[in-house]
Amino acid sequence: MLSAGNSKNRLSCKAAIVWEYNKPVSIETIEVDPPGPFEVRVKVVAAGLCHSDYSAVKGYYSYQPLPFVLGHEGAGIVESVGEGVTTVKTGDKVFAMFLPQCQKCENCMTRNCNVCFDIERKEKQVIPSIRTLGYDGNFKFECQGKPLYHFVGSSAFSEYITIAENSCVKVDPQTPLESAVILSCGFSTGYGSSTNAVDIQPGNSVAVWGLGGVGLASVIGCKHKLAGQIVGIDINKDKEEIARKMGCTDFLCLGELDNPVETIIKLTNGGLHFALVCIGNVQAMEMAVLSIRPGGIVVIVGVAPDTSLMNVSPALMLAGRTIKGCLLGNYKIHEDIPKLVDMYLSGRLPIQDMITKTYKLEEINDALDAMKAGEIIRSVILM
Ligand code: COD
Ligand code: ZN
Repeated sequence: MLSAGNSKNRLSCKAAIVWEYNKPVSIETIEVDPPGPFEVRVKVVAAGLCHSDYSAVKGYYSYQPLPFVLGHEGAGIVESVGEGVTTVKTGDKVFAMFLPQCQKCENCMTRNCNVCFDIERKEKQVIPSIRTLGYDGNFKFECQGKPLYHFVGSSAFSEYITIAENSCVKVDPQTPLESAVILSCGFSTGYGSSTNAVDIQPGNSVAVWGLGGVGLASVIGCKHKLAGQIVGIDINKDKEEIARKMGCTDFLCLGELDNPVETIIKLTNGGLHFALVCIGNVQAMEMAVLSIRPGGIVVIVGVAPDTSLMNVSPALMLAGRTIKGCLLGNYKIHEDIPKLVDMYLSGRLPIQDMITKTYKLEEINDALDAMKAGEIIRSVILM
């Protein structure tokens, strides 16, 4: 039986709620439960807006029940901890991550894959490790007497959130959360796709489809790996300037090409070594498969709507081509995310250049519109 939780020690605060798909997000007062065993309540300081939030509002993720509190790229300060919590304490700076790491299951114990089985077994969903309830299986948020689901175990567009300890990562106390917050999803998702999920060698040719916050972070990773050719591909020709600034050696605007696959194959003298698809579009994924050379690798980063299928000839795989995917750049949150924060603190990641605009929580619908219009790389909601 799901309960709306413990009324003692609840906190009232503002949050962004999705009551119905395809409608404006609603800012309302909610009640946030105190943390139960192995849970943490976090005072959110900053929350980044990601394309996945837009997809969730549109109803593209069939595993996400209504109503829910939006947001999944969050940074804040621990307000209180539940029984059994050992890795964080009140006052710690933390990131709220959409992907947990239980550190006990087979995947958590190996380097191969970062998708934790803890949640996959509990909630049979298309994308594993996506939590829609508290760690104990109960609701943690309530509005007007109605319980609200989490969005991917985070729900960062709320002034307070109660989340699982295993998806809460402690970061350096010096971390400026207002900018570093994009390391809790978008930047790491992109940067890890090119630096951690695959082994790009100096001189290799790489293309990145979709030059949003995630794709541009992937481009930065390609540059750090000394890729020879970095081809940025987008449907928006205005992305060329930022693409080149971040490290693209070439830029292709899809609407301007009769045969993009042929163009890429010619440009790269026989096809790409790596194709990184940072948009949830099946045509882009199919194009990527056709654009790699024998031995080349396609990395799927974007999530296409649940019902979509890819149309790919298996014959292409016979010549050693690989299609793989990764969530959160294949990073293990507890080991790897603090290291990325350290890289940022030592000036090695240009996070600041990625944040185009900040908004208040009340302006969340404006932020979603600006993202859809391609006006921003990344926006951050400051609480
Ligand atoms: N081909 C090429 N470019 C395209 C296409 C297309 N068919 N359609 C849109 N674009 C471009 C847009 O013009 C824009 O420049 C860019 O793609 C998208 O940018 P944003 O800022 O809207 O998107 P991001 O970068 O925030 O998110 C991209 C994701 C792929 C991460 C997102 O779509 C997604 O699928 N997320 C789920 C996967 C995941 O790992 N989730 C957790 C992290 S979000
Ligand atoms: Zn995201």
